[in-house]
Amino acid sequence: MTIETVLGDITKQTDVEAIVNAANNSLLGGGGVDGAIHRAAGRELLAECRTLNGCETGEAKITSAYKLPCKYVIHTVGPIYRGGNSGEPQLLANAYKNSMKLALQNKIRTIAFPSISTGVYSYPLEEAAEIAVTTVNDFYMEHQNEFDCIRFVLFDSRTKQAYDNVIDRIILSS
Ligand code: AR6
Repeated sequence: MTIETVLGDITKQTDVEAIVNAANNSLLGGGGVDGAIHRAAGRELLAECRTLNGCETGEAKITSAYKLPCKYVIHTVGPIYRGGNSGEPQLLANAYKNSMKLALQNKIRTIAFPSISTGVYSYPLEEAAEIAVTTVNDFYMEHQNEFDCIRFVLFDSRTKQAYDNVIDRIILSS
């Protein structure tokens, strides 16, 4: 088992069962990674998303992946950063935790996450990376036999560096 980081496009991951989408409350698509996932999956993904009645911030819902190379898309909604005193850290942690829970319930052993909330939603990168890595690692520690690979797929080198720094500090030193 590894928690790993790669620089790249999450829609191009060919060896994971599920990818996580950083969606919005409507689940009806948008820009950023959400737009890329909907474009790559095709219109059937939007049709399935229309049946889900949206998603609360911090919650997660699962669909098929259609034309994507993986099997499932787990849609979660991170918080919009409004200064940090509006429950953002807990909501961001919930987005990761509830995505992991859905993976577990669906017997998904390999999952790829983007950097939730650090794009359009403006969450400060270093703080978001800390929450992402610690939340995913804590969940993994409680369910070690049920996962084979948890991957963060990061779109630019600054983001990858921030996640690598936390992994080096928290996981490798423990
Ligand atoms: N693969 C991996 N990461 C990506 C990709 C990709 N193909 N494309 C962008 N990223 P964002 P958010 C990175 O804005 O902040 C949407 O409109 C991006 O560089 O996609 O949670 C939704 O509909 C950044 O590091 O998500 C919501 O309205 C990270 O993914 C809103 O944006 C997250 O950026 C959600 O905002």
